[in-house]
Amino acid sequence: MSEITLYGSPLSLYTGKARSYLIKSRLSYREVLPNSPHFEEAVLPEMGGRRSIPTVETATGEVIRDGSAIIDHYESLNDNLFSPRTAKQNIICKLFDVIGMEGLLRPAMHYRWNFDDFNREFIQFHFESFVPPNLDKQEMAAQRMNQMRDAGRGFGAIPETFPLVESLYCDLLPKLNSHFATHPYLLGNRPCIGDFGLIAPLYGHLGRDPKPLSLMQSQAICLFRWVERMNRPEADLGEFSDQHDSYLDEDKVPDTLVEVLRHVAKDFVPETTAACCAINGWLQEQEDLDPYTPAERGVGMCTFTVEGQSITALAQPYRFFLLKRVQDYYLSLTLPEQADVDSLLNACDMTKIMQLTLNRGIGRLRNREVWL
Ligand SMILES: N[C@@H](CCC(=O)N[C@@H](CS)C(=O)NCC(=O)O)C(=O)O
Repeated sequence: MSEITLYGSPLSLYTGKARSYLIKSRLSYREVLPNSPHFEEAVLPEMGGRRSIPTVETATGEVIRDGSAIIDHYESLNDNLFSPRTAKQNIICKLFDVIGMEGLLRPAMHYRWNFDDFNREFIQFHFESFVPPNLDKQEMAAQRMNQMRDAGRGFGAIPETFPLVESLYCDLLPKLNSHFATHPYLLGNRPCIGDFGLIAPLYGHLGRDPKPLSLMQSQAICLFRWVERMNRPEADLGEFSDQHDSYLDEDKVPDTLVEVLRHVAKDFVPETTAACCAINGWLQEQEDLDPYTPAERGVGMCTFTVEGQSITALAQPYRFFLLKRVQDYYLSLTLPEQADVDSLLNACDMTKIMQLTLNRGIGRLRNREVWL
């Protein structure tokens, strides 16, 4: 085996993160759907009992399930090429990774599943393409689509919350657009791990499904260009005068990004607070949760309020698996660096997320996130 095989799909949210990383790293890979006999026989048994994409088979035949684990693997071989070395930029980079993976699921699911007139045929085509030959494509696709529609509700996108989900997203678009009008990537002229996290919802769903794609193309041209740029190996800096391939000097975090984070904080902070409380409550009730027990995708629901609207959503341990990277990095900083980060997070209305920790750690064992 000489190249990487990426098991994924163009419409998959999480595949977008790993794909973009492989492209930007100029790693040679081929992307295939997870529906071949080889996948079932050789790859699936190595995935720790969870069938999810993205999963890769490395050039040496190792199977890695989970987008963050895939990136960790190649980043460690790559001298952490896509992690800024300075305090504020590194915190912001890691924070955008959490936001991308967990913080935009409501708009991503809403704009896919609640606009049938625009999206239905497009989505159905892709769900049918997952089904191996000789099986009933229509029926199996319909079953899977129903499950995913339900998952969208589970993330809190229900009729009562649609107006809020839409207004938050429609206000986010111009803020992201202003940022990408002046900077090609989040932190300058080079993508960081945060860009790879953020591309997950903004490519497979929000930058590709017909309804949200039309919104992005008509209302946020520079954001759309970033989505394209994230899927190209070259830096693709055409419209910018500065062509250097580097992060901004002097640990600068642009005001445009602070504005984006202040907006994201409106639901990211209350949701993270409520999820933390729900998961810690659940942990307390588990009398015999042995170390290395798999951490399931959700451990119950949590309820929080955003702009007067109550939202109930799945409480997901994975959010805290990634958030801990932000918190651990903060603890590794010097006191003056921590002070700089404190003022930055304060300006972003994100201070609180540094205190939100679970009572049990989460690690990885044999391709699963596990309770430590
Ligand atoms: N934490 C995983 C999540 C992967 C994930 O949930 N992928 C979706 C497709 S976008 C999937 O395979 N869902 C099927 C399932 O979880 O059963 C990652 O970041 O790779």
